[in-house]
Formats: sequence, C-alpha cells, structure tokens
Amino acid sequence: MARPPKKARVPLKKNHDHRPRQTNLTREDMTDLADLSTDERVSGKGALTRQRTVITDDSGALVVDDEACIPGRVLWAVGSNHCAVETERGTLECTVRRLVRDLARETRNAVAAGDLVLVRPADDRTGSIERIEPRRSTLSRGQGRHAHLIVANVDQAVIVASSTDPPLKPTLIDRFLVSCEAGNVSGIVCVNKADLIDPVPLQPILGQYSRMGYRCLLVSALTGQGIPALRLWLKGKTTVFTGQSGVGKSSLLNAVQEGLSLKTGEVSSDTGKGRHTTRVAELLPLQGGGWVVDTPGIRQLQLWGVKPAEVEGYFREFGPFVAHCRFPDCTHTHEAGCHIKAAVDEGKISPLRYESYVRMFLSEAIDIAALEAES
Ligand SMILES: Nc1nc2c(ncn2[C@@H]2O[C@H](COP(=O)(O)OP(=O)(O)OP(=O)(O)O)[C@@H](O)[C@H]2O)c(=O)[nH]1
Ligand SMILES: [Mg+2]
Ligand SMILES: [Zn+2]
Repeated sequence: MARPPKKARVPLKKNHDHRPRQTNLTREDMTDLADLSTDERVSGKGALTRQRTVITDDSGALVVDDEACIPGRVLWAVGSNHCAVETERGTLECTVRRLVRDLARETRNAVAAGDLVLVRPADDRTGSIERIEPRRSTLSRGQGRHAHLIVANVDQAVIVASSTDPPLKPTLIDRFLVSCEAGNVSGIVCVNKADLIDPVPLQPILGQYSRMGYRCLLVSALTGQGIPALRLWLKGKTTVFTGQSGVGKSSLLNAVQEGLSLKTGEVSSDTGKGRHTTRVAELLPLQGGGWVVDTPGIRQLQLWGVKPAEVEGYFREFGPFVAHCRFPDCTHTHEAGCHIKAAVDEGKISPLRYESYVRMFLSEAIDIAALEAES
C-alpha cells in the first residue's frame, strides 16, 4: 500500500545569487523579475536560510495533482522557464513551476532536453511543468558556481572531434570522457573530417581509446565514411552529440539521417574555430528508432561535480595501478612510489592520457580553491 505523503523542509535556490544587472535586461531577466512578485513565503533571515516546506512522496519526489497532469519528455529548453514537451496530447510549449525552478539549486537551468516531466496542460498548446522525474543520466558542465545541465536521460554521448580544422585536442576528448563517466553516460569517440587528413598518424590515438573499451570511429560527414557504422550505434538509443564548435556535429547528424536539415556553419578562417551555429540542444527522432540530441559546441569544458581526488576514478586504465601507490592518498602528480607514473614510464599508460589526468586534477583543484577564496 502506498504510504501517505510527507512534509519536508527543502532548501531553495537563493533569490540573488548574482548582482542584478541594471540595464540591458534580456527576456530571461524579465521572467526572473516577474517571479519575484509571487506570494511564496521566504524566511526573513537572509538568503542562506531560504527554505520551504513541500509535500513529497516516499522517494522524495514532489507530490502533484496526478489527475490534472500528464507525463512528457522535454524536447528542448531555453533558460529555466521555456521549453517544449512531447506528450500524448502533442507537443506543448511549457513554463516551469516556480517551486521546481527553485529546487534546482545547483543548476543554472532547471530543465534540459531529455528530462522526463509531469505537465499540467493549460490548453491544447501550452502547459506548466509541475515535476521533474529523477534523472538516470546527465551531461553537465560547470559555469562558475553552478552547473549547466546540457541533457538528461541519454544512453550515450558521441564525443565529436575533428581531425583538423579545428585541430584534434585529445585532452578535450578526455575531459568529455570524464564528464560522461561522471554523468553515467556511455562515451563514444568520433573523429570527423577524415577526408582532410592522412589517417595513419591518428591510429595510435584512436587505438588508445579502443584498448580502454571505448567505441571509436573515424568518419567524414562529407564523404560518408563511417556513417553506416555510426547509424548502427545510434539505432534504438538516445544519443547526445557533443564537442567543440565547428567539429561537424550537425553535419554528421544530417549525414546519418536525410531530412534532419540541421543548420551548419563555416569554421572561421581567422581563428580556426567554429561559429556556434547550433544554439539549443534539441531532441530529434530517428527514423530507424532512437533519438539524437544535437548540442551547441562548447569552447571549454569545465567539469561539474568531480572533486580533484575523484578524477583518477574516471580514468579507466588507472584502475589496476592506483591501489599499489605507496601513499593511499597519492595524487599521482609528484609522489615517490607512484605506480601510475611507473606505468606511464613502462608504456602501460599512455603519456597523453596521463598528461590529461594531471591537467584535470590541477584545474579542478584550482577551480575549487578559487571558489572557496571567493566565498
Ligand atoms: N571537410 C569536411 N568538412 C566538414 C565535415 N563535417 C563538417 N564539415 C564542415 O565543418 C563546418 C562546421 O560544421 P557544423 O556541422 O556546423 O559543426 P558543429 O559541430 O555542428 O558546430 P556548432 O553547431 O557551432 O557547435 C561546416 O563548414 C561543415 O561543412 C567533414 O567531414 N569534412
Ligand atoms: Mg551544430
Ligand atoms: Zn600514485
């Protein structure tokens, strides 16, 4: 028998996490201001004590009026309060209930493409998201003190890099792989623009990922090389395409399925960088079954929710060696008796991967120190 709902005190997002801007208000700022006038009761003791009593079920999920709500899946979301949700009544354009937004304390955006939600329809075109269901996987990135949730509930991520133009950056691939591991998403390494290079020098890099158990593919959206294999891997799954701007994520998706007609853009001849052609992460159905999410390219990937000491755990190939380091809290950066460093010297761990590890370990440590110094 279902247990009765219970009351819980929950902390909410602070009202003023950042200094309010005085001018140039964007549409998002306007909705935030409109929210301030709601009648929610807030403790008078300042932002730190802002809490509210909510009704939850056994699993801690918000109790909502089931009769008035229907389940759905977020196809795309812009900011925290505007999204499209696919439901049995068609696609509804939705806002997000204020409490749901306030409960998303860690993330800048309350909802993301792929989120499973309960919607209260207002009419046959619009509605309001009343609850977000627990996520089985996420892909997020840090943005200062907050996370930006890129996508939720995907099975796998195709980490797209280009062989050149923009140049291949193995350390960025490693960052994406760590981010996938941390979010419970299975990572696939996909190097695009195979038509522009001699593939031989690339083989050792792809080989290193294959040996670790990651699926890898050298493809060309232009010539179609590798596209049938990619199509096969996407079938029946929900897959996000992620990577730097200009590597060809949208072009690959267009090659996988004619008719997607995603907008693609030139790589700047001055900077060698993409121009951020894709603006919003959007869930799209595949004809053969499955879903894909095209995402805007990102320049830098700041990890989220990964402490420096946890980074080693996301480097799969370190597993057999870490327990043998002389010091149990070895950071594998400078310590004597470090078996990770020994494995690098003996050719058992790739020096490129080790370099990525050290960079990630140090940058996470620096980021955390900076945030602590700020507060
Ligand atoms: N030569 C070659 N060019 C490609 C290939 N794939 C994509 N391009 C070109 O690379 C440029 C960028 O492609 P997009 O598909 O827009 O890249 P994106 O990763 O979606 O970029 P953002 O949306 O900005 O993140 C375009 O000019 C494409 O024509 C390829 O396989 N070979
Ligand atoms: Mg794109
Ligand atoms: Zn060590």
